[in-house]
Amino acid sequence: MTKTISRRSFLKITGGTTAGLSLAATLPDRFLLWAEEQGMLKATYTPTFCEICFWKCGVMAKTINGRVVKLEGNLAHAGSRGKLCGRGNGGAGLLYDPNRLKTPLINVGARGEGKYRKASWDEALNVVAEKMTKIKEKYGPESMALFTHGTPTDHFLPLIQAYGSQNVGMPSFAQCRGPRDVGLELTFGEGIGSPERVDLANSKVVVLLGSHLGENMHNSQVQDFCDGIARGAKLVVVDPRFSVAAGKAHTWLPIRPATDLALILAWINVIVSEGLYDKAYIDSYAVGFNELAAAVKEYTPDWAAVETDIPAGKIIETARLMAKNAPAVCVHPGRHATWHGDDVQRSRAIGILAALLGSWGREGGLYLATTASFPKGESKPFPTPARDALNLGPYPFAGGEGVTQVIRSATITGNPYPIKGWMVTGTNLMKAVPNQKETIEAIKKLDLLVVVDVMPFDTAMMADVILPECSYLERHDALAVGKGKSLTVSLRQPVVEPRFESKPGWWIAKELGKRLGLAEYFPWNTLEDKIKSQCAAWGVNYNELKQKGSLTVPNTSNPYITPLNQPTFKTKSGKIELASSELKEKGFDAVPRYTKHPQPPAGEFRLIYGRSAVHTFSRTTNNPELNELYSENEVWLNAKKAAELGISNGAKVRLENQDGAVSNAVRAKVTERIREDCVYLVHGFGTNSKELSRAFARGADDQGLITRFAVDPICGSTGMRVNFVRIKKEGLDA
Ligand SMILES: Nc1nc2c(c(=O)[nH]1)N[C@H]1C(S)=C(S)[C@@H](COP(=O)(O)OP(=O)(O)OC[C@H]3O[C@@H](n4cnc5c(=O)[nH]c(N)nc54)[C@H](O)[C@@H]3O)O[C@H]1N2
Ligand SMILES: Nc1nc2c(c(=O)[nH]1)N[C@H]1C(S)=C(S)[C@@H](COP(=O)(O)OP(=O)(O)OC[C@H]3O[C@@H](n4cnc5c(=O)[nH]c(N)nc54)[C@H](O)[C@@H]3O)O[C@H]1N2
Ligand code: SF4
Ligand SMILES: [Mo]
Repeated sequence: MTKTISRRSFLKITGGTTAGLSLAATLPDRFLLWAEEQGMLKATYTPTFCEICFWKCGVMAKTINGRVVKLEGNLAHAGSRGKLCGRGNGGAGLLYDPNRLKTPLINVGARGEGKYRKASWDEALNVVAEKMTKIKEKYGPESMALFTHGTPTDHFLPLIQAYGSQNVGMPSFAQCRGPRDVGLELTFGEGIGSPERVDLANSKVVVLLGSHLGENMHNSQVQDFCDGIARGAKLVVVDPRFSVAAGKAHTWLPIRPATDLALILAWINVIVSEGLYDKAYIDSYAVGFNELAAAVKEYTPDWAAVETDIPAGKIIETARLMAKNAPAVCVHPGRHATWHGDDVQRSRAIGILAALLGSWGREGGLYLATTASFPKGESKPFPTPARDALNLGPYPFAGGEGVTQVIRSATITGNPYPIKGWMVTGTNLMKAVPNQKETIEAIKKLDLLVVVDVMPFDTAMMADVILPECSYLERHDALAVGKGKSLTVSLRQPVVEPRFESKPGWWIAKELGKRLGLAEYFPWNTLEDKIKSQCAAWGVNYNELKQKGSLTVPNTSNPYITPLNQPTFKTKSGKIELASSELKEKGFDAVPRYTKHPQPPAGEFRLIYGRSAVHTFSRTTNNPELNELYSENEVWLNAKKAAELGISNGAKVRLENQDGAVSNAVRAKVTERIREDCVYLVHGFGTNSKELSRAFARGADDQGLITRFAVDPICGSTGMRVNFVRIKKEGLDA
């Protein structure tokens, strides 16, 4: 039976409604809205874009009397199309969070003790600049590292590069997309970008491996997914947990965790051995077919059934379903791909499957990016560091975004040269990077830890100096350029003035630059001036952009392959590499080969984790509006296992991992919706920061239990689903 579901009901299920005012709206908001309804006050709308996650949706911010009363989606913006997800709707909760960082703070206790005194901007910036200058003089500029995520990167990356360091680590690479991007680059010569070029609205079959769309709430992607299902796409969901997406699936394959590569290789085996692949496509565009065919011979459905715990018949049936509907098949390459340490190869296997189905560059598969682009501007070149950057580690295919834990290790060992200063902007390293003990150990070795943040989260509370950035609703940021089927440009501009003494990131970077003798790298007065000149150079009408928030350059290229629109592949061979020449050259398997990962011993469970539709990592856990919707995570535990352990639904438990790390007490969610061999937590909860009145110690911190991680030898990313936990009962049910 074909199940269909409307977009509206889907968004409702996922908590991603565009419902107007949240429950947490304050009395003044209600009064202002009432007064507006009565015609006593007038509302204004300011377009900008969201920073609650990195989909960067266009927002229309409604203000009355200088107060933001509602955030709506901007119809002109491709990522939101007039709708925001639940998190984006709750963005004003960040703006008005009473726990926000209000002034610069200087540590007066031991590092990590959390004792601060207020400081003026001038004093705080001078302290940071003096310490950075000392580090440069004593150890060289490469001894200062930047960890960064999100729009602050646009300001602080040029600052650190101008200062003379290339040591940059972004969790968006080594803890997130890294292996996916590298795997696809090795196969097709390019990745699928962000927003991902998945043509879900037009797919006949959608296959999700992990990717828990609906809980992973990337706005227009979920809209496309809903449209695809509403139009009758068949959905196959591979997940050890009955996710929200699994609830809409035609086939749910509750896979044994850490065995996805076996399933994908078996799918490839069926498609190759039954001759179901797109021969014309493979002949035209791919190399290495014979090598692939020989290598996957051993990966039969019967073999994979033992590994994956999915019946061979189901593997064959789903492989044929994909082949029958090809090329309009989207096997989603995922986004958070750092699972078990062989993640580049898993991503490559997904790419190879997509190639066999002929779905790269085809309607309903993975579409081609627009060829339109804006001209690159000229800027003053950065100095060349005297010593090689460490941030890519020994990994031959690590990306320019850097491998966070490599910088951390160098900080601990002092090898091959000391790292003495960390600047941290827009990332909560304690929650984002595995093995917190190592992060703390590294921080202890520093001469300077400076954190630029909006909220006093865990990492900020360890800083020597905290610099309070204003929220995204109070500032300009760099123009956001999107490359999907069309080229788009969006503006972030202040909706209201910065609250307290907080300042925009661009101002903080420029002021630090001035104090470090780097003023010439910031040759403009305000970021708005810079944006205006950029718009002029790009042929974008700034006034129109300011008024509409987002502009789309008329599309000149076709997102699909046609006889006249042939794809190019920037691989070594200029073709899709089913067997990778570059991997072979570096001593890795040219065709992905299955390696068995350890499974939890009796009495233990694999710890897996994911998203809540109404939270983003740790950053929203204290947001009054979102905290009200979901204030702490629960641990999902299989009902049969719970009965064996005598744990009832809602009972408080603690998780203890193989290294003796113990979680906060957390409620058990006893459910049939998860396999017996794993337990599941929503990521980001259980902060240690006492400054966060709503989030402090609420729920369990998955990262605290991820003391072990498996590094991918190809790109250096950290597989984090390799920890096993025991469940311990906590006192009486609360
Ligand atoms: N609401 C919300 N949405 C977000 C974010 C957010 O913080 N909040 N963050 C965004 C970001 S940056 C990212 S990277 C993405 C991440 O979101 P995804 O890319 O979708 O993350 P995954 O790790 O693929 O998915 C987690 C799912 O994997 C399942 N899983 C665990 N182990 C296995 C396994 O061995 N095999 C299989 N097949 N499944 C397994 C879990 O049960 C869970 O359902 O979400 C994005 N969207
Ligand atoms: N265990 C585990 N680890 C993970 C993941 C997981 O699911 N489980 N997910 C991984 C993934 S996919 C990713 S992308 C990373 C995400 O890693 P991070 O981006 O580090 O995620 P957050 O924990 O939300 O920390 C964000 C920090 O930035 C601050 N912040 C928010 N907005 C602003 C702003 O406008 N300006 C400034 N200056 N600061 C701001 C927040 O207050 C918070 O301190 O984590 C990765 N690590
Ligand atoms: S998906 Fe949601 S949180 Fe992310 S940018 Fe869009 S509205 Fe904001
Ligand atoms: Mo991510």
